[in-house]
Amino acid sequence: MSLYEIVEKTCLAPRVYQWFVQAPAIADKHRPGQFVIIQTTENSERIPLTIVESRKEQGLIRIIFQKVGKSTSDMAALQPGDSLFAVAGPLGTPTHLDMFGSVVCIGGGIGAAPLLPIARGLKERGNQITGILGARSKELLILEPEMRELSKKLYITTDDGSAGEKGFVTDVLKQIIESGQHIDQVVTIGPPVMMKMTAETTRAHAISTVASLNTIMVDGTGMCGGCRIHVNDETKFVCVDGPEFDAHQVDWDEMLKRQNIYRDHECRLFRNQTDETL
Ligand SMILES: Cc1cc2nc3c(=O)[nH]c(=O)nc-3n(C[C@@H](O)[C@H](O)[C@H](O)COP(=O)(O)OP(=O)(O)OC[C@H]3O[C@@H](n4cnc5c(N)ncnc54)[C@H](O)[C@@H]3O)c2cc1C
Ligand code: FES
Repeated sequence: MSLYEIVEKTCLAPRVYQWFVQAPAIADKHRPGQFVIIQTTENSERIPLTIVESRKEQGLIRIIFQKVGKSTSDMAALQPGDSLFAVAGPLGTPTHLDMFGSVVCIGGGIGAAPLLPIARGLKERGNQITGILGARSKELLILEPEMRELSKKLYITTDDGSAGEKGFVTDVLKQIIESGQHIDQVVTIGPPVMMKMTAETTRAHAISTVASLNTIMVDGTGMCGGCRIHVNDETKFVCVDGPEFDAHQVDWDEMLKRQNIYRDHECRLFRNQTDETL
């Protein structure tokens, strides 16, 4: 088996793929909350992806990714036996895992993938987990069985009502807060707008809230400035200072604006390669 070989590939949902990749040094060092930067070929873009799990004995890391643009489409075309050009990591500051008490873990869309290792780490520290998973529709829900196993109670929401409750993850969060359930900490991972709405919901109740940010990254080492954000009016780099931050302190509007800088360019690249649209 060669280094960075894809040893297993599964399709978890439309456009969502899971890989197990041979990367023993990374599997050995990985802690929850960390990510890798993947290059499929020498000239490929560098794509940051969360390490969902590491299997140290087999030297494998588990990656889950959504096909959203040119690079992730190139990745989706790879098959078991193919090898990646480079996998750098583990990168980022590991999650602060502690005994908080009652923690609500919220995953929106593909955000369930980075949420899983954090929820698992929190559960191992003795926290009581309430899970909320949201997706646009039933077939886009991922990792429900694993999150159910970790959670005292798991809520599901879909935008179209095809599974669980019809609506947003924040609707369920509001219901939980209004029911009087004590919450010590909220962890939210998903589309930036979802994380922003979660932060607005918990701010009013002074519930400590952590978000894991999915900014654009290039080098992953704090040198290029690609992942720059503002937290409590201070400049931070998501790749080295994060990816997790106090959700009440993040300048969400700036982050949302920066996320869309390359959208037209990405759409053009994607259209040149396939008939699909983003
Ligand atoms: C730390 C981190 C690591 C990441 N790692 C990976 C990775 O390993 N692989 C990968 O492919 N991507 C990764 N991402 C990217 C990912 O989360 C993207 O933001 C994702 O592409 C958006 O998901 P979606 O299109 O499925 O969301 P959507 O399907 O558009 O939305 C999902 C859910 O979000 C909620 N929501 C949407 N809008 C609102 C609103 N206005 N108010 C309240 N709730 C709302 C709803 O509940 C909805 O069901 C990562 C993100 C983070 C934060
Ligand atoms: S990715 Fe370059 S500074 Fe963070």
